[in-house]
Amino acid sequence: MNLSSNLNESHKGVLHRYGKYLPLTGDTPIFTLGEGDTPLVQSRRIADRLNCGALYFKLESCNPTGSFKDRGMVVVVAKAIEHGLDAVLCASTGNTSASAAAYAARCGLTAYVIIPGQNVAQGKLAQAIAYGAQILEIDGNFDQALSLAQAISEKHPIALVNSVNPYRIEGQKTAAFEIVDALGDAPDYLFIPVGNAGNITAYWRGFVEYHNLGVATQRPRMMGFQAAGAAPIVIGRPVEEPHTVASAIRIGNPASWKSALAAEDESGGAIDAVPDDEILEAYQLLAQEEGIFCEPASAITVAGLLKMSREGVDFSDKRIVCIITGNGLKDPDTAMKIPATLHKLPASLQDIEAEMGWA
Ligand code: AN7
Repeated sequence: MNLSSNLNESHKGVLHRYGKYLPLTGDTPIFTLGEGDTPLVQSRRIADRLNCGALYFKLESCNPTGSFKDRGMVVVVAKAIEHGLDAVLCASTGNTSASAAAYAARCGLTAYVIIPGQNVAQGKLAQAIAYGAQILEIDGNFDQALSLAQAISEKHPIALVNSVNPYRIEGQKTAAFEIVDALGDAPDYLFIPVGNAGNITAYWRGFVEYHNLGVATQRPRMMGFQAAGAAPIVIGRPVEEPHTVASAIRIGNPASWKSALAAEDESGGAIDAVPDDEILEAYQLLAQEEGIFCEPASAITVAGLLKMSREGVDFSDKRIVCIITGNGLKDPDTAMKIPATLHKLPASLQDIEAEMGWA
């Protein structure tokens, strides 16, 4: 199989585009499913509620499997192949499993995914099934699934592709590079959801690297948000039974806890919590005022931003980026709970016109 063959395609992917910043060797296969190079879209209406310099959304939901995980997955799978492994393993609240399953399928590897029973959004489970992953559903939560995955990977020749694997962080830092490349400098604030805390770690590394290289003149304040029912970093201790509508970040004992705190401290940022009702309000605002349909975990960034604005933080003259980590289609059940006006009508021109006010 020639893994490099799609280098001729217009979308070159993370390995090709950012290879010089990644731990690649001459033996690392270069391939892509089209990850990275995601849009940075300026807010049209939510910004008006804030009095800020400029607000942007980084649409990581536009990655090939619909979440930011693909940036790290392409690197970790390439390294697994380089190291001669033929299977990958992860624990997941859904997006990591979808991404692992896709990249494994692309490269002819087997993907084993351990998921917490009942708590993976439908669309994500559908992806793992469609890509042909071996799905191991446990009667337990994400934190238990991750411990089990770690134990298995220590005993058997299989690549653990959770963000405890440093290659994941390396790949995901490229999103910070893209933001600097697009804006011409780092923003003043970066708003990001925090679950297992790999992504906040990755963005911070990316911003620090670009700053050290002189590509950016500043580094953003890192503003991380957890759901109130799953906020171990905010309360300072693990949460035994985390709960939140944002199932992606239903995590009680984040693996990258320390590096998340380092990102918070070194950047002069904060890690805070917002309740589910504010997450869902932001989720609808993003869809209905900006045309951005994301999953609840991603909407937490806007919920956090609105909360800080209400609390009186002055964002005037500040450039803000919110990371939209995952696509709304992954979690149709949450969308279907939004009160909607569904007009049930006979298939008749007259009735439809009357309903539309053109009687
Ligand atoms: C949409 O897929 O942990 O803080 O197993 O899917 O790096 O964990 C997903 C996490 C934010 C949090 N937004 O990122 C998994 C998983 C979305 C996510 C996060 C996740 P981290």
